[in-house]
Amino acid sequence: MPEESSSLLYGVVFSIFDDEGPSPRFAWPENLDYGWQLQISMKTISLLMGERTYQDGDKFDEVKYYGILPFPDFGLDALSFFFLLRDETARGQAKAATITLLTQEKNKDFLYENMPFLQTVISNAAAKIMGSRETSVHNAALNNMIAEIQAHEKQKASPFGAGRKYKILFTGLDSSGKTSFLLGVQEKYSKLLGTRPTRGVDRSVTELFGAKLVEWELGGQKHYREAIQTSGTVLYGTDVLFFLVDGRAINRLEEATDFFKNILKFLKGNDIHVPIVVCIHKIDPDLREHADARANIEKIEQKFREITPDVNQLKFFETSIFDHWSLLQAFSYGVSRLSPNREIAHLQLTQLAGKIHAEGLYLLNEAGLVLSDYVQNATISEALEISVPHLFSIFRNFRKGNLIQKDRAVWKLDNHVVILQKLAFQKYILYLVAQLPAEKDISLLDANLDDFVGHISDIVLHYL
Ligand SMILES: Nc1nc2c(ncn2[C@@H]2O[C@H](COP(=O)(O)OP(=O)(O)O)[C@@H](O)[C@H]2O)c(=O)[nH]1
Ligand SMILES: [Mg+2]
Repeated sequence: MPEESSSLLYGVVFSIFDDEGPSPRFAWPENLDYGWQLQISMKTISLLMGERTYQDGDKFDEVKYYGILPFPDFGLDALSFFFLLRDETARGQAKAATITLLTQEKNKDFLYENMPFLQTVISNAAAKIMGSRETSVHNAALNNMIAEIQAHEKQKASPFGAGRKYKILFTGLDSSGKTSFLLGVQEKYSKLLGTRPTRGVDRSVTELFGAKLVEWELGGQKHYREAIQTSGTVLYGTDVLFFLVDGRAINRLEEATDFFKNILKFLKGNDIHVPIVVCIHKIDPDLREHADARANIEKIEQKFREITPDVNQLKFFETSIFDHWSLLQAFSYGVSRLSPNREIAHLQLTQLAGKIHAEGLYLLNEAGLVLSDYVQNATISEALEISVPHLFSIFRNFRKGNLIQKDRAVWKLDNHVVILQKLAFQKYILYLVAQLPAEKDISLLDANLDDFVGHISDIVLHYL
């Protein structure tokens, strides 16, 4: 019986059929029983190779098989990948090889449930192994595969746990403005000037409000389909996908939609469901109303709708790094999609609204991100959506300059009042914006505020 393991991945064996027959070349963990390693090598290679010999050296790229094999004697189950390594000195000019993932029998669902992911990471590792004769390259590819599986497993194990990090993926063609968008959202204006377009397959990761922001592009390649197949694993575990399209580079629209189409295909093929935010980017404030710009935006939206089977999955924003709030609005929308507590927060806001007669309520985090909202109707929504970020900005700037001391600001608009109230939850700060029909309703807010904070503190502490 295998020893108890906290990981669903129990072991990995890489084997090559050499002069001595099937022999293990890499095993993880290192202390994996050598007798088991030998048997796993033999069984995987002989079963998957069958009676065939591979004489035709030219076709060896096509020989790729997966199999799920039981090892009841060891209490293990295996997912094994069989492939050929080019070797001019060998019979048939190729050597048979297998990569085998092991799991304890009781955990074998892990293999089935994660099949597309596991197959992708295994074939990536195999591709690296096929490209080199160096043992060190082989070992690095396998260790990297193990790390990817463990990271994936961790994400799956605690989808909504406190330690869970959301993954927000930013993609789009090179030069579509991903890096600038991310820096803008993070208010790193000073860095904007030094920004250079990223080239080649690129991944960079930053963190914001506890969420992982990943930038991913394939740098102007012409074959997005193939490229996505090998590096599309970055899409796994994505909670929200931002796709940036340069609103001015209409000559690259075709290429952008091609990339997008292939992403959709990968998502569908791997059963990944994520909300998608399409940012029509570089629509700077001075251009926004130009007829040319409007026509381009129209065309872009139409193109994206055409190729997306479920248009409800899409949401469009016009963004520009010269309009900070346009970035925050798009970003906030994406973030608000991904919290498991979004609905609870909305429910709490709705209940509070009933008690204090609020026409609209917004809950913002310290950076001005809208975490949740309640609005009575579309007109109020439209007005607040645009004003809330500005009110927040006014409040914050006055506070920064020590011009105001209170945790509250009140704006009076005819009979309506809009209140911005700072709320403290242990180490977190949030802001509540409330639009009330009359000034006298402020006392209702005061009477209910402590209760509200009490109700939502739990979900706030686990929000992002
Ligand atoms: N006019 C304008 N230019 C932008 C905007 N966002 C990015 N850019 C420029 O577009 C180029 C590519 O931006 P970058 O962020 O490196 O794109 P990435 O390759 O997708 O990461 C840079 O020269 C940016 O200064 C925008 O909103 N408006
Ligand atoms: Mg970049």
